[in-house]
Amino acid sequence: MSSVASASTWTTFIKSIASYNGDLSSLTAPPFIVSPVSQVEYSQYWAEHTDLLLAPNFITGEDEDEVALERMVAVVKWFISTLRSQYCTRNETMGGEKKPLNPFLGEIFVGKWVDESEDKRLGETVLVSEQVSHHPPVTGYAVINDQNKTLLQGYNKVTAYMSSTALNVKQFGHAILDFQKLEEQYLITLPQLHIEGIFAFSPFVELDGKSYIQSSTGYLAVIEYSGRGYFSGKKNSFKARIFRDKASSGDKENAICTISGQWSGVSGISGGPKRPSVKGGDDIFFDAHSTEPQHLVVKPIQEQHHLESRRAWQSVAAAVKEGNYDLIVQEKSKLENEQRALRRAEADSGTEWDVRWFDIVDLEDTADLVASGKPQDPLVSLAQVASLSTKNVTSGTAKGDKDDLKTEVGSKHWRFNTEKFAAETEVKV
Ligand code: CLR
Repeated sequence: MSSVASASTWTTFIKSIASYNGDLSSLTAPPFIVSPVSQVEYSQYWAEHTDLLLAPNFITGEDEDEVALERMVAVVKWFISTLRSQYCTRNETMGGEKKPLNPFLGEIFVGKWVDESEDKRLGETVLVSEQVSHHPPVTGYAVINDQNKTLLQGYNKVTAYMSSTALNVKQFGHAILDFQKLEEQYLITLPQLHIEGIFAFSPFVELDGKSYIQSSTGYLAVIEYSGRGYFSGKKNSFKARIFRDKASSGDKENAICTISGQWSGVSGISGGPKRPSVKGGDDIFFDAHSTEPQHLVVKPIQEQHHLESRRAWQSVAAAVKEGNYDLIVQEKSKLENEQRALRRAEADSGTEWDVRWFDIVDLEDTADLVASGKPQDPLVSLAQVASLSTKNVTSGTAKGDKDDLKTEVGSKHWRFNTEKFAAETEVKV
């Protein structure tokens, strides 16, 4: 495509986002920013460092409080390690941020990470991702490690609006990391982000605002994000402070340790755990470039179920890779028409699509919670200690915030159903 032609489609695209608020999936993007990958695949970015995800399981010691702090530091390290995967992958593999394919209802993506450790203490880690809603788009996911009885689960939804300089994206949902052997849980809220560089034809993600990690041991991590020219003048900057509890987090001086640097590069730690083995030598906390992500192993397309993402999108993805715009449109409409026909048939027969591995749970409804077998949903207890909203609002919203006080917003959240997954017979990981 000539640069004049691409500039004009790009301008049309920017105008279409400028005049729009809300559901990103309805945007028609010019072909050169369409990715051949469905957003249902993005759940894999949570576990491209399985060793770090599972690390807290191997932290033991005499001093309970010290161990709890060391584990919190380990969870923060894992969380920071996910950010390069989550927010830089498209730039690193496709030359810029892209618009993912909009998953259809019931689309699934599964795979596994093999244990690459010498002592085989990690075991196999499985990823399960499912599009649980199409309007608005919501993705549920679970990362399961049976050998270490560790389960990460969560769901994600985004809304966006265009400002004069960037596309601002809010994330809804949260993740819950459950170390069942340790009986320790962590509530993880999702950072807000914006897409910069749109007017320069080279979109990329920058994180902003704050996110939180609340441990059931009381420790709270507050992570602040900033871009070029804020704390350090560098892109992808963050500062994470770990506090003994929510009460002490009111004063930054109370931080037990502070981790700062670039989430896509190097960060350092000051203060914190005494054991050097836990802290890491030379005060380097994490180096995203010296620890390459471990990629998920996905079955070949011929062996996949018809609802599996890469199989379902196969011809669209081929058209995207070819850069054939007409073919992209044609192949996409085929899939969308099939979906419309399915929805019509459901409406006619008065049935609804059966979500495969997830349930929607109303945290305001105790009967619903008891029925789901989880009268104490971790969000309720951990959001309570962290003083965060349990409503379906922007991730990390404080309790008592104006959004939290909106009565029309419910407290319905998606939860992974282990039994449903155990009973799965058609889809093989
Ligand atoms: C999805 C959930 C993942 C983290 C994540 C990373 C990048 C985000 C993506 C989420 C949602 C969709 C997103 C994307 C970056 C760009 C893309 C906001 C939150 C939008 C739809 C693309 C707009 C088009 C631009 C290229 C201008 O865990």
